[in-house]
Amino acid sequence: MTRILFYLEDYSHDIWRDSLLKVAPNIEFRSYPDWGTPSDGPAYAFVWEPKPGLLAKYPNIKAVFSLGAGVDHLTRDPDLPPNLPIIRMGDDGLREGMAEFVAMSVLMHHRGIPSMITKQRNKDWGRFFAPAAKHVRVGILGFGALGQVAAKTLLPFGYKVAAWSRTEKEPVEGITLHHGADSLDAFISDTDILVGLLPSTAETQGLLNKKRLSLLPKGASIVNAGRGTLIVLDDLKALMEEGHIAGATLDVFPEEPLPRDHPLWGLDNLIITPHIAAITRPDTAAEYVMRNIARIEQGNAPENLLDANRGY
Ligand code: NDP
Ligand code: OXD
Repeated sequence: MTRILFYLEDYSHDIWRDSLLKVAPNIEFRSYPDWGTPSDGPAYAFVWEPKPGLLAKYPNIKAVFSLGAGVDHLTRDPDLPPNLPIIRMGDDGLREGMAEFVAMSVLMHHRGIPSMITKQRNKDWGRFFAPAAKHVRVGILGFGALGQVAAKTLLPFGYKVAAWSRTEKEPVEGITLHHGADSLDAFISDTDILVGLLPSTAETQGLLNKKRLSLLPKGASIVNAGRGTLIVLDDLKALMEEGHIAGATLDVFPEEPLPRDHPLWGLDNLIITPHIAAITRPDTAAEYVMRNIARIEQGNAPENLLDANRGY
């Protein structure tokens, strides 16, 4: 019998149990802390932000399913068993949610909504006439599962869409593709609305520092829904205060929740969302997990297996 060890703090596990049992009625669902003992036999873990050291205590775990596409919540555990396979979430719910969030955010920055929210507080009627979408360059950092769907969602509005990835991609109609560290500065210089959809890795941490953010044309905006480690927040704040960067939407932060005394809370033209850009949906995720357990049991590689060398 397939045994799933589930871990998620602060939220009910019932919907997860029900969704998994709906797809696979014969599994044994064990909700933390009722994980039993390693001698109970082989199990799969399905977790979000497990306590450091927890997974190492269960050598019976064959593979770990991350409740999210990001795996930094697992890899930062110093006791994570080195050869434990980790499978990143890749359900349709995440892609749909991120497409909505990016479309909403790009439209808001294009139409100057963050600055209107600031003006509204001051009862300021100052009008802003946005350029046509076909004159707005949207640059997406990351052209993986989420970057691709976000880019395609923006095309019908008429935006000039470009994307940047680590490796070269097959051409996609309507999207200008760039890759590699050497092309990053030119990519940023040609972008009016920069969207971060990168994982947190040694290469991406602090990538958007003062030097790179200053390459954006004056009046540009930033949306970050990948990981908060991408942006040096003090640099972003300084460039927004001096008016070089017109606005930003940040869904992710190096420390979450963003501390209550963090100066970003009071910054004009900044929209803060509490890491909700795309949420894994129990129904689609349950199908994804069970499909991939079947693949593993048949001796096949699961989808979205973490490549520890790349870090994503
Ligand atoms: P993917 O692995 O499918 O895509 C990652 C993309 O980033 C790829 O295009 C990859 O390039 C690119 N990339 C990684 N490292 C570099 C680098 N050094 N230089 C240039 N490009 C790089 O991941 P997803 O699209 O599924 O998810 C992206 C991230 O979004 C997740 O890791 C997670 O952190 C975050 N996320 C945030 C959510 C939220 O609610 N805010 C929800 C879900 C995910 P290449 O294609 O060449 O490999
Ligand atoms: C994820 C997230 O990684 O929600 O899926 O951040």
